[in-house]
Amino acid sequence: MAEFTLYCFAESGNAYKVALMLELCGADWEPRGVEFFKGETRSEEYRAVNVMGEAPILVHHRADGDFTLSQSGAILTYLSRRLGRFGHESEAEEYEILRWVLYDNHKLTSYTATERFMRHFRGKAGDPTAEFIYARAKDAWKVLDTHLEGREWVAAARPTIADISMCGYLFWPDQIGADWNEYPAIAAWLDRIRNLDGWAAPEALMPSGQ
Ligand SMILES: N[C@@H](CCC(=O)N[C@@H](CS)C(=O)NCC(=O)O)C(=O)O
Repeated sequence: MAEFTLYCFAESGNAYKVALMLELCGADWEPRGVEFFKGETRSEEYRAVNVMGEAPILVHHRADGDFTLSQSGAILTYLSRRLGRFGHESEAEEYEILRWVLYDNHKLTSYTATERFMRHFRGKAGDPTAEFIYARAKDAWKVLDTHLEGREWVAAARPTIADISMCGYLFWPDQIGADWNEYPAIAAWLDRIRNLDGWAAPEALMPSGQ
C-alpha cells in the first residue's frame, strides 16, 4: 500500500491541488477514484469518511494508524509540514500563505469552480446566475493578476502551497471561460508552475469521476 491515499477525481481542481502537491513532493501516493458524477459523495458510505461530502480526502497511512483529513487547504498545510516542502520560512510567510489559501477557498476557487460547473458540465453559460458567478470569478482573477504583477509567486520568493492551491482550476481556461492573454501575470505564473519538476496535468494524475 502507498503511504498516502487520495480520494479524488480528474475533473476536481480541489483534488488536483493535493495530487499536484504529492507529485511535486515525489510522495508515495495512490488515487482512490471518486465516482462524483454518479453521486458517490452524497452516499452514506462516503459521508461516513467525510461528513462534508466532498473530495479531496487524504488518508495518511502512518505507523500510529491512519490519519484522515479533508479540505484541500488543511491537507496542503499538513503535507507541507510532514514533507517539509512548499511551506513557510517565517511567521510573516506563514500568515501570507494562509491569507491566500483562505482567499482561494472563499473567492477564487469557489466562484471559478461553480462557474465551470454551470458552463462546462451543465451548459448554462449566459443564464443570470451563471453570469453573476462568472463576474465574481473574473474579479478574483483580476485580484490574482494584479497581485502577481512584478512577483513570481503568490506568497513568498519561492513556490508555496498558496500557489498550489490557487492554480487548482486555472489550467482549464476553456472550461472556465478565461482568456489568460487578458491576465498576463497569471499566464506567466501558470507557465512557471508548469515548469516545476514533477508538474503534471490533472488528467494525468487522477481517474475521471464520470
Ligand atoms: N473547500 C473544499 C472544497 C471541496 C469541494 O467542493 N469539492 C467538490 C469536488 S471539486 C465536491 O466534492 N463537491 C461535492 C458537493 O459539493 O456536493 C476543499 O478545498 O477541499
